[in-house]
Amino acid sequence: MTASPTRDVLLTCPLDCPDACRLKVTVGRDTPDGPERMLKVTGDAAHPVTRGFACVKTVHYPARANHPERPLFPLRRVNPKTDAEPVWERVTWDAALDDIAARLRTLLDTRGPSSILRYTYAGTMGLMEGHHAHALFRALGTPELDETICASAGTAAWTMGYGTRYGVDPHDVAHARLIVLWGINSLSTNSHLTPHLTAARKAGARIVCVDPYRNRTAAFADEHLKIVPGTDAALALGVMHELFAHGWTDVAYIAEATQGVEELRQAAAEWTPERTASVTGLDAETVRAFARAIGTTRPTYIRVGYGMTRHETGGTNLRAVTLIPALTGDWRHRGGGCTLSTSGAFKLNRTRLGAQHLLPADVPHVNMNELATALRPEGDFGAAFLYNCNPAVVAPDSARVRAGLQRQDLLVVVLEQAMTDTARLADYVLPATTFAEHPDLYTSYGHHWLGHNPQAIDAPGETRPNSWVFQQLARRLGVTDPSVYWTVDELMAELLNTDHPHLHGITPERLKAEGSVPLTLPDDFQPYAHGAETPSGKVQLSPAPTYVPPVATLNAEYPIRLLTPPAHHFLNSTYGTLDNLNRAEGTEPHVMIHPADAAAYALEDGAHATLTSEIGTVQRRVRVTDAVQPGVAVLEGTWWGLSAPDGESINAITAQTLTDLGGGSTFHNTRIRVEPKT
Ligand SMILES: Nc1nc2c(c(=O)[nH]1)N[C@H]1C(S)=C(S)[C@@H](COP(=O)(O)OP(=O)(O)OC[C@H]3O[C@@H](n4cnc5c(=O)[nH]c(N)nc54)[C@H](O)[C@@H]3O)O[C@H]1N2
Ligand SMILES: Nc1nc2c(c(=O)[nH]1)N[C@H]1C(S)=C(S)[C@@H](COP(=O)(O)OP(=O)(O)OC[C@H]3O[C@@H](n4cnc5c(=O)[nH]c(N)nc54)[C@H](O)[C@@H]3O)O[C@H]1N2
Ligand code: SF4
Ligand SMILES: [Mo]
Repeated sequence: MTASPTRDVLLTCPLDCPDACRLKVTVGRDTPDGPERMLKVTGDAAHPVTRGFACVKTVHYPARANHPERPLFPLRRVNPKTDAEPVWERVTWDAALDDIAARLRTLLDTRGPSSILRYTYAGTMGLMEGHHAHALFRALGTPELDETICASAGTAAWTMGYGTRYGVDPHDVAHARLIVLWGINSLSTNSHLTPHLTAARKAGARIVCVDPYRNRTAAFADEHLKIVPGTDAALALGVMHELFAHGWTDVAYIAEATQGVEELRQAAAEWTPERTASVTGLDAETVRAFARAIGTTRPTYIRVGYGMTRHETGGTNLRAVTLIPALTGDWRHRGGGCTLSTSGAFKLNRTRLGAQHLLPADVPHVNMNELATALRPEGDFGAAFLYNCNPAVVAPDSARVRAGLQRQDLLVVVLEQAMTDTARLADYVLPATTFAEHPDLYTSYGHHWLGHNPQAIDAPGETRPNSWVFQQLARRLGVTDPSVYWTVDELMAELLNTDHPHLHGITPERLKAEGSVPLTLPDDFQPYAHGAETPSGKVQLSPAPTYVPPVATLNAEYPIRLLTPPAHHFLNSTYGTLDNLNRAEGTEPHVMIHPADAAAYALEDGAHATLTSEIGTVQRRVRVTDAVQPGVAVLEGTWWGLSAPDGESINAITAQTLTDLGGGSTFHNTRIRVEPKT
């Protein structure tokens, strides 16, 4: 029971999702003089992107914020990290911070800053509690973490072709007459695009989905091209073959805005529909019809996700697909073109964000996909500080990540909102605030609105913002650079201190007063209509992308390719603590297997099976379904190990293999065998 009255506050969702929704958060008290807590979350009806709905996950955020197992006080582990069940003692902030600072000081003095690992990702997308939180570590000169687990292959690929990552404004999508959802399960992972897809469809648009399995988006689309994983470059080149062969290219656009077309024409020449079909698993007529639709429909809009990048050649695959609109000239048509991310439009003054200006030139780098290697016993690190992430679940080769975190000689500090698999391996768990409990600023990678959140409610228990924790440690470690101690207001003043036209008229006062403000973009924002932000000023078609088959080909020992894409009711592993969302996904993780594979490997629907890769083994329950194709298995969601039958994350069988561009992750590239559990 809550004692009235409640009140509503408007806050931007902090989660790693392109939609960056404007949420209506209802807060209230249980007793008249008790603390306020989060009661309900819906979407802001007045916000043009959010349109009044929050997703099926974040409507349950209050249960997460008020979860009985949420850490509310600093905790110190008192039993060995190798014991399955952690035993904690509550300590004061001063005791925890004094001890951690002293141990970091000893490491700095004896082994230098390269013995301290900062590990972090996008648990919050806040510019303060996410990006700027790294300032302490940059001031100390600890190894720079290359944030490669998600978007780096895509970013590198896009940058080669176009420079800055601009996308099509979601409101323009309704103008498109052909929409290709290519390697993105947008109905689950970008759900606020759906109203625009529906509007376009009502106006006559066809929607095609290119994906190796029938996910929600494929079921929603008018046509599903069930492509063999990792072969998108072949399909894109096959499309280009037809564009050139039939004169469906926009010659004027190519001449004005691109460089390298002859090279691309030559590369595409060998990709006849027949050859394309033999690689992609589609039939030649389908390839022809798909190319014809793209070639003859203006505007065509292609929405790519990161799915196709999570393969060995993922960067090139994405680059090939994203160059298609440079041949059709769709960039000149409202609603046409392609979106990977809209983030490049946020032209903030980022020079001192996260104290990047303090980065020593010779600082060592750690690729975050290689955490398992970084934490090996003979490695460099004596301490690991983890925040905004759950690598014991989400990082490749996660069983080795766990083993590394369990090392008794490694100080592990986890700053968290939930008692995750990673937190359970910590020496110290420090309790963090949620987005309603600290102020912050947010950009978006799916639209063009900038957000400011005030602190809406008091922090429960002794939870603290990341920034507070790092500033406390900075003081104890004698760090003096002022940027490490900035408040959100100071950070906001810095970020908005720019003359860039996209931020024209957006002052700190306005952003605070309005909460969510659109970038100052022209009404018909068409960033690549005349060229791109590459060194040449043109869309760079050269070097022409090529299709390269995976090194890790399927064979008799590992005959199945495993994909592990996001689940509809999860946001990475952030909601792993909520039983109702786990139930909505089937209570435990299931691996989808095609009936032909089930017959070949004696697998029964509903039975447990052993999945073995070159990296490790997990047990999972089988779901036999023709949603997948023969030779491909899909397991949706990065479930907490705690929710899996064997206690292991699915990443116990994914490898640290990096992509061809950007050093990215290859989560959809795992070759496995599946056997009945004996
Ligand atoms: N509900 C929900 N939403 C989320 C998330 C979540 O966990 N759950 N996570 C958020 C985050 S961090 C991210 S990065 C985004 C990711 O969102 P998406 O980009 O949609 O997710 P991906 O993992 O990239 O997978 C998308 C699709 O790519 C397909 N795919 C795999 N390999 C290939 C291939 O070789 N070719 C093609 N064409 N398709 C392929 C997969 O089968 C999958 O259906 O979603 C965000 N939104
Ligand atoms: N097999 C497989 N693995 C994957 C993927 C996949 O598709 N398949 N997807 C990959 C992708 S795209 C991504 S982006 C990564 C995501 O991996 P992560 O970025 O690690 O995301 P989450 O698993 O959601 O964990 C985020 C954690 O941050 C915490 N957190 C949130 N806000 C705050 C805060 O303000 N302060 C602090 N201290 N903590 C906070 C949350 O409680 C949560 O536990 O996973 C990757 N792993
Ligand atoms: S997770 Fe994404 S769709 Fe859900 S409320 Fe947050 S921003 Fe919106
Ligand atoms: Mo991601």
